[in-house]
Formats: sequence, C-alpha cells, structure tokens
Amino acid sequence: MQIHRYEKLWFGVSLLLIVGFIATITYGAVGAGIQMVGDEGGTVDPGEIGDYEIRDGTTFSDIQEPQATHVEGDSYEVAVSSQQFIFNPGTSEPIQVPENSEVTIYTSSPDVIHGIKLPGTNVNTMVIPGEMTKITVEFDEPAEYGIVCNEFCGAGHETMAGNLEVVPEDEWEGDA
Ligand SMILES: [Cu+2]
Repeated sequence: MQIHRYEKLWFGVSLLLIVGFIATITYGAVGAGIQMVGDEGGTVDPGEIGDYEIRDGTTFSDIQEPQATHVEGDSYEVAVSSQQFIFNPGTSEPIQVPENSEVTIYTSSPDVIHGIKLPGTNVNTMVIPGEMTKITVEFDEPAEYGIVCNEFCGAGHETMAGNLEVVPEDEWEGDA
C-alpha cells in the first residue's frame, strides 16, 4: 500500500503529540510531588470544630494557636478555623512555625465553603463545613507566606487573608 510522504509525516507528528500529552499528565501526577488532599481528616460537626480530636487527649482548640504546636522531631501542628472572613489564627496575627519543620495544618469551616492557599507552597485546598482538612507542608528556610481564601465565600471574601511566618531556628520561642 502506498502512503503519501506527508501523510506519514502527520501520522508521526500526531503520534508524538499523544505520547507528549500522556507524558505531561504522568509527570504532573507523579513527578512534580503534587499530592491530592485525602479524606483521612474525617468529618466534624461544623458547630463544634474546636472539639475535633487531633489525637488522644488533644483537641482542635488545644492547638488553635498562632504558634505551631510541637509534636515530635521536626513535626509540628496547627489548627486553623477558616471562616467568614478570617483565618483564625492567621488573620489577626501571623501563624508562626520554625524553619526546617514539617507542619500539619488542620482546618475546617463553621459556616460556608472556603479555600486555603499559601502561594509558593503545596498548600491549596478547599475547606468544607463538616469535613476536617488535613494537609502537610515542609518549611526549609525562614520566609513569610500569605494565606488566601480562594473559594468565593460571601461579601467579605476578598478581604479573607492572613500570614504565616517561618521563624529562624535561633529565634523560635515555641517548643522544639
Ligand atoms: Cu473564604
């Protein structure tokens, strides 16, 4: 069978494109270190997120402080209420974590759907009333990050923002 030279060429080019598409999708899914937020945080009564049990004997409200709570080694935890139209903590004073830490953020909403995003990190997820969102992020060096809500959540949505400070180890005043 005779196939025209150009037809062969286009056949080759389109095959290459398909392989390219599959390669970029595969890279995005596994190579770039992007993880989906799981549902292991479980559910929570939106009216009582403070009572959510982080682990035995420690509730959400116990670690809902601007200064991250030390767990063990370099792991820390912080609980944030994402609500109309603040992050508590985060908005009125910055969340503080030490450098070289692995921080697990627990967040939920007592009212409507919000988002939590720390530009420049892997933190970017929805915050849904009734669900506890659990996300882990590593901070290797001192820095300041903004926190923004990226789900439209009402009339004050555009003001819903906060800050997170990664404090140098020698200036860290919390537990280590
Ligand atoms: Cu919001």
